[in-house]
Amino acid sequence: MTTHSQSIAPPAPSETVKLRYGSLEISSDQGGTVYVDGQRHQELEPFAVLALSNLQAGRHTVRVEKPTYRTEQQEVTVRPDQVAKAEFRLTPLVPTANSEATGGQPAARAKQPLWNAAPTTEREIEIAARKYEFDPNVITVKNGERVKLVVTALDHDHGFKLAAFKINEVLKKGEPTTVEFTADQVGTFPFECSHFCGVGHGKMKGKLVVTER
Ligand SMILES: [Cu+2]
Repeated sequence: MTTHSQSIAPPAPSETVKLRYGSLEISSDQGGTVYVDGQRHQELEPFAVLALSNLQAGRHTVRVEKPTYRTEQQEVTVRPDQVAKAEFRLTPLVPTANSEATGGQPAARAKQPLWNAAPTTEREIEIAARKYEFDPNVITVKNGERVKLVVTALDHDHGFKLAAFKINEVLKKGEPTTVEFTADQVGTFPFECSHFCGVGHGKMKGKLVVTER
């Protein structure tokens, strides 16, 4: 057993600091834009998890906004060296009769409410590829779902390799590339850029998380 001597030296600053920080994992069933204490973080895909480490312990206000959904807000207490979770379920806003009657919008538009589409087993996710990241870089889907990724290289030719599903595509700059597969294995599977794009190429990675139904 180790015995620590009583030292008069103050604890190393890194130790002191570490104790006051924790982590926070944020997810939303519909995705959306995440704000923590009013600061914009990032856009989440449905069920993807935004993990914030080194968040100061204490109370934080987490908000998720998504067009056509009601904005939701939670107060979350982050404890030192622990992982707090904020899970959101967003409720679709229902278009009011009033909004259809005003504004001179064509009636045809009301027939196709974007946010009321019937549930489908196909999951379509848009991904941007740029030096040197995929955005989003964590994609979460459910086991058995048909997944359609639309990947667009914004700044340069890139590649998209998801070896576990035998996918490897060149992404021509500016041209959306569609990748389809069935998420038939549960687990976490890395994907990466497979077309050399510069010094940060080797770091251009992400992961696909396939959860149990
Ligand atoms: Cu690359």
